[in-house]
Amino acid sequence: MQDREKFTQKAILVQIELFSLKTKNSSTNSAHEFRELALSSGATIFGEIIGKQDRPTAKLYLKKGKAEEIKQELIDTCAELVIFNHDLSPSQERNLEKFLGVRVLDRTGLILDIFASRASSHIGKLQVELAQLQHLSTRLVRGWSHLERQKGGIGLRGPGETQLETDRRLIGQRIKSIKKRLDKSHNQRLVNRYSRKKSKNNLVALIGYTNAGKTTLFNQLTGDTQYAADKPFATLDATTRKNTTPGIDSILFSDTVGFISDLPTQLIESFKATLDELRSADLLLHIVDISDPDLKFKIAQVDKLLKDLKADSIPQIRVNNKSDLVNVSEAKILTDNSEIWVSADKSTGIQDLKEAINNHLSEGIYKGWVSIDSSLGKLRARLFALGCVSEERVMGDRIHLSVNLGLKEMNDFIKVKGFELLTEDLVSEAG
Ligand SMILES: Nc1nc2c(ncn2[C@@H]2O[C@H](COP(=O)(O)OP(=O)(O)OP(=O)(O)O)[C@@H](O)[C@H]2O)c(=O)[nH]1
Ligand SMILES: [Mg+2]
Repeated sequence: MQDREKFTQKAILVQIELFSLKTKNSSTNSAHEFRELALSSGATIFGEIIGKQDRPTAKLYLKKGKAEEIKQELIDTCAELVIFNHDLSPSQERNLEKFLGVRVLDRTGLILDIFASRASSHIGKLQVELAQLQHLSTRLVRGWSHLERQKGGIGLRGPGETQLETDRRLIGQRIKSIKKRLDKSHNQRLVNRYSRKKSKNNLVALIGYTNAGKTTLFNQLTGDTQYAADKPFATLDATTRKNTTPGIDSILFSDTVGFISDLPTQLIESFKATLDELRSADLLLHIVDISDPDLKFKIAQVDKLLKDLKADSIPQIRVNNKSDLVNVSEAKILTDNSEIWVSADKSTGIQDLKEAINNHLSEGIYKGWVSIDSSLGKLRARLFALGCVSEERVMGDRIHLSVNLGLKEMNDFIKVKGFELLTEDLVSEAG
């Protein structure tokens, strides 16, 4: 950490709005999130360049005029690093560095850097190193020679090429050895999971966008004292603890790393072992910061990631956290009744949450097909909002849904006219 502070870098941030990518679901506040990420990495912000463009250009990502503007800003501020809130291709990154004469970091590089500074466990560090090496290996094309030449390194080319080959070989070896080590720890986790299943302990995983309050709530539920803080990615290592409610000792809670939009794929890959844990959970608590103006966007991002991780059919309880920051009765009108409201910070609503978890786990879960009348659009939307639908088939005027639904919720739905349970056979017959 101390080293990191020594290396505080004067940075210019660049964010380009792309018309071609604009959707109604896009984030309203991504500039703020980007700034937080940059500050978290230890950068000092010396300037911010924003722009609008139809689509990225192949060579520099930006139009030439914008690139000139950044160059001027670099001269005016003496900044030494440019950070983009976008993913750049290796060649765009190289071209930009050549054009600007300073280091350029893209969004993936930035997030990887923060992860690297936060990782504390041995496995966590290996996972981040693996992701970084994989990111780097695509970018190792004559490395830094263009910058070094500017600094006056004459005749770098020959040895530079040889160095490049050595670097590639070493990186390849290191990647292999880390993967081997991670596979070992993965096997250990499989054994742990097996013994948990055998002892019939339920695993409840807290998931959600970074900074939603997962760790604060985890500490409330387990009496633990994990580090929680108002910054992105305070938690990197998954922690699992028993709950503190007397009489119920069969529930384990797992705190997980926070999600973010456009989480680098290398990170998802390397954190597979940690995220596997999530996939084996019996119940997910999707923690949401209800005071966040970007709430909808972030919920959608988390749902998308769960889908990518094939964890979207695990039953979910939506937990609206930070309820102390909003007018709950007003906010409740807009949301589903099945959501739970808590303030992890002020310790309110925790009992309701514990009851909901308990009901969910003790009453069991219905796994199978249901059929609803196609006029029941609202009910269909509610099922989707619960995150329990894994497949949908339209059969004439009926909609068939494959669900993973708590029996408690099921008892409510079954009272609705037009809602029926189906068996697998009926569905294939109808299809
Ligand atoms: N006002 C208020 N603040 C809260 C509440 N819960 C958490 N916070 C604050 O929100 C910030 C983030 O909390 P964390 O528990 O670290 O969030 P997290 O989801 O674990 O974040 P990462 O581990 O970084 O993904 C901290 O500053 C907490 O004090 C709450 O109910 N009300
Ligand atoms: Mg946390």
